[in-house]
Amino acid sequence: MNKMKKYTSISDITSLSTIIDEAMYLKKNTFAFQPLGKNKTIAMLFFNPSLRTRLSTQKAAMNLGMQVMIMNISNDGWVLEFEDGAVMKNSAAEHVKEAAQVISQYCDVLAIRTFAGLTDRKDDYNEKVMTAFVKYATVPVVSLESATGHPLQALTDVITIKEYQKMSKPKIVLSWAPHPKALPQAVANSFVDVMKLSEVDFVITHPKGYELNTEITNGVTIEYNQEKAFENADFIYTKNWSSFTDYGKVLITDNSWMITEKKMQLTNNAKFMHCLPVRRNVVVEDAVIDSENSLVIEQSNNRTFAAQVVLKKILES
Ligand code: AN0
Ligand code: CP
Repeated sequence: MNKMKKYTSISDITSLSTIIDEAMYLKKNTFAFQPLGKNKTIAMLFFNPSLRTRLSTQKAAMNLGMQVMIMNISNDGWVLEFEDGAVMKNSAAEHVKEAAQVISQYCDVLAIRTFAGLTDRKDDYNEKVMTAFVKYATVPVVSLESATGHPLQALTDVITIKEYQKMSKPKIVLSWAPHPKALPQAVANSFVDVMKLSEVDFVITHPKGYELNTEITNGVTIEYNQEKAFENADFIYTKNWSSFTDYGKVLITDNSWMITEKKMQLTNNAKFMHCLPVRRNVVVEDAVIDSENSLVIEQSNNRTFAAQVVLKKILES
């Protein structure tokens, strides 16, 4: 059996096709593994807000018979220090070194949400917070979105594509769309990771200046003309991200890259996907998100089974 010792990246999956099939099985047989989680506890720490990740992961754990502890750590916990050797005279009251070991004694799986700061690219791409928890925790760590990745979302997305794809090699377009606030690259990065492992015709489209980390997009087709990219697409996966090169900056705010009904007409009757939360009529027109081709609600349903298959693999390891 494929072991899973942590889940902080798509690269922690040994066989993507097997895990997708297993998630589909869990969707039909939701309570089949209840005994697996008996007397096991997951602790979920949130440094940032969440709706879907929090509730779907809690539900996944409950479906497996686990106990769940949730803490909004940035509001309710002590401010944490992450620097080795720090002289802790400032706001941080506790070092991650103790915190991670302490929490590990209370749980069997430790799940963490920690967004990119979007000011220091090195800190973010070194995954300062997640790496420290992985280093000091003595139980398996699961990412609920970290600075540079959202692997539970990306697993959800390939499960959803598998469910809805009509042909063996669909054309999938990851399209940047506008947003008033600076957002992380995490969702896009993990989506690229998972597309690279899939039998798909994959294209990324974004304005100049929004190139993702080339270590991640290496080998992937980039098309700067959004309308051209949309031609013959079977799935339009939309996400905003802030600039990687001009790190954390919002370079464009006009609506020229918004996903509209008119642009969707260029596609092969494509399905519309977005991880949510989404700003209506900024990222996507009402007419698209409310159309029959919109998969956003189905995607959020699949969050449960993506989390459940990951927790199952970890409990079995
Ligand atoms: C976050 C992001 O873009 O990473 C979370 C998405 C799941 N989005 C917002 O903060 C709006
Ligand atoms: N898609 C997603 O992760 O949503 P939340 O931020 O609400 O958890």
